Amino acid sequence: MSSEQTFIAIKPDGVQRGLISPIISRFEKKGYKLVGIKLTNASEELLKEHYADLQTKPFFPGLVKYMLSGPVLAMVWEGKDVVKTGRVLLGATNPLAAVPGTIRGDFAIDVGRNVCHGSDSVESAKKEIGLWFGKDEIVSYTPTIFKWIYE
Ligand code: D4T
Repeated sequence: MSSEQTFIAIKPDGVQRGLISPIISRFEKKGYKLVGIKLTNASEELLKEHYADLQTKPFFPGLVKYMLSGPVLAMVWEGKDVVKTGRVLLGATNPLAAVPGTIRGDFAIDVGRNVCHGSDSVESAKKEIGLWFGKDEIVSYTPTIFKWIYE
């Protein structure tokens, strides 16, 4: 069993479009463990920090505006190789390039409305989890089904 964690967020379009349950369902069905979840209106300050690496990009102001346009479902998922595999479940950043069967491949069209976010490395996952969650908001437990998921 691995304690690797990733930050997954359902963006305002995903929340508004009623995609919370299908997105959560894919992570649950895969076998990953939900250890943190909250519906939150992110502050501009938090979003600018979250997307700090992209601040020089031309789409940055629009990205922040979009992320401020409604609540975000922030989550922490845990399990073996969850950072990399979480990105596979989400699909390519540009939904038109995302293969069917992935979340963005099935549910989105425009890159600026790509319904979800997933950390791109273990290091950025740690940073993002620390930004979006307090330590007391992450729970620790062992699902009883784990012996049927991990060998
Ligand atoms: P997120 O962070 O949403 O999981 O996206 P990625 O990690 O897959 O991709 P990213 O950091 O390059 O982009 C972050 C965010 O910016 C939006 N975006 C991106 C955009 O609006 N226009 C663009 O041209 C690009 C490249 C979408 C995701």
